[in-house]
Amino acid sequence: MSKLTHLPEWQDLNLHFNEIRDRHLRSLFKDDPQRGDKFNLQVEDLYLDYSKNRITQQTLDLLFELAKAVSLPAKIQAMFEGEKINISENRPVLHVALRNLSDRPILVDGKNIMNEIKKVRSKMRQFAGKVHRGQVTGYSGKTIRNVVNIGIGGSDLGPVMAYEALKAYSNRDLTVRFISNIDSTHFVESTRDLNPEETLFIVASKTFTTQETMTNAQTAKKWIVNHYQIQDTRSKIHESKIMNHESDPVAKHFVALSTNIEKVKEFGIDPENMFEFWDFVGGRYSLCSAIGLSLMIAIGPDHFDQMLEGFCAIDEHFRTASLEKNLPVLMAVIEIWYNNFFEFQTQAILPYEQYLHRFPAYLQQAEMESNGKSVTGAGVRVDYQTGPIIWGEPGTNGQHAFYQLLHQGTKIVPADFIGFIEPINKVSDHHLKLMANLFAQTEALAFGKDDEKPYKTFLGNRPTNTILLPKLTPKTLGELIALYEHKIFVQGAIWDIDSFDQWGVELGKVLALKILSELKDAKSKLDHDSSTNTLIGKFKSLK
Ligand code: G6Q
Repeated sequence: MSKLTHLPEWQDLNLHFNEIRDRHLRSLFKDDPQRGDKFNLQVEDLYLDYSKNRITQQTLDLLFELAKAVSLPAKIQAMFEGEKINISENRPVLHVALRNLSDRPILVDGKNIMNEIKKVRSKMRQFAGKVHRGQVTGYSGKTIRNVVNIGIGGSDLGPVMAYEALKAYSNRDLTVRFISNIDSTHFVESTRDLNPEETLFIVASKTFTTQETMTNAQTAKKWIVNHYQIQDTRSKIHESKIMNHESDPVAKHFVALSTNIEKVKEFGIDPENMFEFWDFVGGRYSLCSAIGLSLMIAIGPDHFDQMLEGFCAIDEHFRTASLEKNLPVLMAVIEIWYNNFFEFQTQAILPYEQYLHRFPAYLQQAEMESNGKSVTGAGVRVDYQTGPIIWGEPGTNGQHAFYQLLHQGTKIVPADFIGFIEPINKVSDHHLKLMANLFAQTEALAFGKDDEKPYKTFLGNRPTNTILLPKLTPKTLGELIALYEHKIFVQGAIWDIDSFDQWGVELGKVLALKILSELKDAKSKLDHDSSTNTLIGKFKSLK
């Protein structure tokens, strides 16, 4: 048994759970008709209505007691002060430094890292600004109009999600694409209609060793170099240039975002064209680092800065607000209530904003890679639930698909509904209809509907949060992401797990390398289990 479930605060929550587990939201609202006016919190642009949760004030009080018992305030401070809270990798966790717009120094090994961060940001601003304005040319002198980010996981999901979210703020003369999958289809489909002479590849990889990214980057290099070789053979002009490193097309068509300067050089990218970040920035928390370059190019440096302001505002709130008035803490403890006491398994993220269509996938990585752990920081196996399964789709599409299960299935899925007061595209009454659907769904989920026919009965008592924001802008997007990042932090802190490592992805990588060499060698001897051996054998005999 590990410590958490032995805490008296945990036991109190257990007792309380037994008392209120069957309370219906109908009765909670009947007993306190003003509940909707009370159980809400406005922080910066984020308004959270948490009244449709299966909680009372006492539940919250007990959850905050638990947060105090695990020294949450000290843990928050430790992150902001650069302590090595990523235990298994012995690193500080300082994505908050990337958007620290105050004069507050942040020290790592006695050095103020803010200077380096500002230096890279200003290099990014300069370069991204030029590409954004169409002032950068490729090897043949043609203007760069296509920007292709090659990266995966944390080096992809953040930039894609934010680019999609902020498309309305982007320079529409640029074509921005993201290649992540090692499946060649992703490369081929993303480049088939692009002119190599107008294309800039951004190779985004913290380690610069990731198999998918390096394979795609090598393919991109061939795509560029082959194009110029064919051109040169045809025109007989640059003949000597191609092999000459100084005027290598790679230098004009590739930049790198990485922590690994040696590997970047080895690939053939001039360190001048590398935008650095650091080990204290985890992949899935790296959007505000150099990894955001493709986004910055698309939306321009000023919009990028506005996004950082949004992040910074919520960071400051998280760092300084009391637990009871702290939005990420509040959302985290409510989710812990469901995850650990009701033992609900999943959590849905339902943005009523088409531009946020990749937001659930982004949070899926952020939460599941961070909190999908089962040992504590001290290496003890936990005897309680940790991170839930995160999933979702934008509304209203989901309503015509999986909401059936949310309303009438046997599983209860707590859900976050995210909506905006003002739409980006004002077209007749679309937005009113969109928001009417959002409000209707949360009402129906909470209160259900009686009917004499069982199949028309909605039991209700399905909990939801509703997050309302004024409008989707770079700033509000920053606030929203920071809210979830810190919610994840709080949960990891309470569960006493390392939210900042990701050893779970390692084993598959190692095995894939071994199998790759077996696939390439016709005579390889297979020493896997009988299922894997047969599958590999079948593939080899049929391909
Ligand atoms: C994120 C993870 C993981 C990582 C990718 C790409 O937190 O660490 O998703 O971002 O594996 O890694 P590289 O950036 O090193 O290529």
